[in-house]
Amino acid sequence: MGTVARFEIGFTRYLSPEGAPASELPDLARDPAALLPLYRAMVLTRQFDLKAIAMQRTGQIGTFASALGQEAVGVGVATAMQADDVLVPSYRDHAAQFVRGVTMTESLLYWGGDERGSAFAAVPHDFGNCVPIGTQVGHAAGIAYALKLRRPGAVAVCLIGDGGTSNGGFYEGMNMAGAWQVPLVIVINNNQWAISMPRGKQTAAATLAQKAIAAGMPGEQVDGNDVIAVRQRVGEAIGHARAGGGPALVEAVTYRLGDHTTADDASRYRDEATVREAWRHEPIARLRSYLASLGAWDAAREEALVAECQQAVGDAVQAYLALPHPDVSAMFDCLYETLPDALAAQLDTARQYATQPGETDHG
Ligand SMILES: Cc1ncc(C[n+]2csc(CCOP(=O)(O)OP(=O)(O)O)c2C)c(N)n1
Ligand SMILES: [Mg+2]
Repeated sequence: MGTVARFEIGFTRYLSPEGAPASELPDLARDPAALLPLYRAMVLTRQFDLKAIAMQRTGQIGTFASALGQEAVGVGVATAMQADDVLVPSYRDHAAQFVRGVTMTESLLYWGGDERGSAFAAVPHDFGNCVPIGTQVGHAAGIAYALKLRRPGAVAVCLIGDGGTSNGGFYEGMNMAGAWQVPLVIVINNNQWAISMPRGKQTAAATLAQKAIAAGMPGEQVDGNDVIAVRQRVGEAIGHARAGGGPALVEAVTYRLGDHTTADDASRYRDEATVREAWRHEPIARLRSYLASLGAWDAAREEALVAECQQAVGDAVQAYLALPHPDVSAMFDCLYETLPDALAAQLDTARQYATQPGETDHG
């Protein structure tokens, strides 16, 4: 039998888990001034996560999907984008959203069930959190097609989980992007879990990156706990797409250190030793060690940064808690031009039980 196609999947890591150079470093890695904003963005996300979980536990938001351990994926991706690019996120992508300019108050509103949390003042062209697994890839392919026609030079960037790549929407969207050669970069956040389903049971494919090959686009893996690798390789893919080179896929390999959401208890389906081992690879300590080795970080700066981030999170929480409730009709507003009778009846019922406009009890 002859061979009609061959492919290889590359893997990029610049920093070892201990924060030491693991391969020849790109310019970005030699410039502490360029790395510090990435570090800050990861620390801010972790502080936000801690607070958001506490708020869910005390009834101040409805549910929450933490990005604990995956901060480098969102920060690496979003810092590789330009302002007029379009982010098409999943529901665990606040690390990327905060870099884009989504506020922590908006994120809390979203998780508090308030539609205003999806109207991003600073980036109205970015899409809201996508909860149906995989549908965002088709949206992103269409958005990228529109950008190609109307706003050449802009790129759509779509985030999806490992589990999402088992869904039909992922394959369909990716296929369209390949066929149309649109400026789309798909980043798989492979955190090893789809709720309680481990990566090994989701697919027999050796990598998730190789799924790109069937759609006619390049696919590669990066160490998703190495923010420099994510930023660098996603940046390359975005630059290529921006120049008219077509779509690409990057699989960022990381680990979900937290529960799936606040409605989950991961200790019921995974063992502590694996999670302990995964903590050795987490992205924040890795970059911190590297920055310290450059003489660009120390305990005093760490303490000051954490305090500054806690203050920013606290301010966002206060702004969230102080915001008067919208009218109860808000949850029906974005569905139909004219409400069908059945929903109009639901709205009437909802009005009977609603807190009044202007009340601020988030409890
Ligand atoms: C179409 C669809 N099917 C099922 C679900 C229920 N569901 C919510 S999260 C999830 C797992 C997703 O895992 P992954 O894509 O790896 O993302 P992660 O939660 O790990 O970020 C599933 C199956 C859903 N939201 N949408
Ligand atoms: Mg996952």
